[in-house]
Amino acid sequence: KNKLIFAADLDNLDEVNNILNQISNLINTVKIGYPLVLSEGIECISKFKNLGYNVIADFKVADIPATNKKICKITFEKGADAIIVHGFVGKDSVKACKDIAKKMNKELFLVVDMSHPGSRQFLEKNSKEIAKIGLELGIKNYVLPSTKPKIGLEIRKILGDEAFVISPGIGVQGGEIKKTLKFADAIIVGRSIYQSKDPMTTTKKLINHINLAIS
Ligand code: BMP
Repeated sequence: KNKLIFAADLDNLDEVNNILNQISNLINTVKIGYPLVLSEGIECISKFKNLGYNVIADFKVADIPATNKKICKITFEKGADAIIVHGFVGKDSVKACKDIAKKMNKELFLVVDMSHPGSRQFLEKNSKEIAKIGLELGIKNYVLPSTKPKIGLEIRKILGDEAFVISPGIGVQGGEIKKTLKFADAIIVGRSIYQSKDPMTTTKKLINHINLAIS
């Protein structure tokens, strides 16, 4: 159940709730980000928490340490279980997030590389360094792109078996479940589910694929 994370990137809470109603017994973790929060407000987090979901706040935090700390603290106070942060800003910025997450008993996911073609320009070239920052800081959770299965495997080797890796890019962006689950513990899917004519059937199919891939 928790190998599939739903990315609720709609800008309308009613539409998200409509999808969630159809897939509520199939998923237990929702990733929300700027599209939903900037349209409907940060209270979305507590609304999903009240419905019983784990909430990952995908705010891709990438600022100076002092500001990062504030962003993480407020996000956790609003009820998020986890926050996604960028590593390219450097170790001190990541450490600020890690420290507050630890203090508040919350989770942090570090973005090591991304799934879009433009990530090759800067991020991909530094992904191993970013993974090392994560290891040095004792970070357990990471985001790796399903569109780059070869790099995914390489970075997973650096991170080790203890790491928990989530991976977006399945479906619309071209990533494949089977290849992704060779380096990732869970996949993130947005559009393939919420743009589907039948979100429930689509989600069931995704879960079948996941189960086949790990069996
Ligand atoms: P979709 O399944 O619609 O492609 O959505 C993927 C989700 O994962 C989006 O919320 C996107 O912002 C996020 N994401 C990504 O696609 N690639 C990354 O490298 C990192 C992400 O967080």
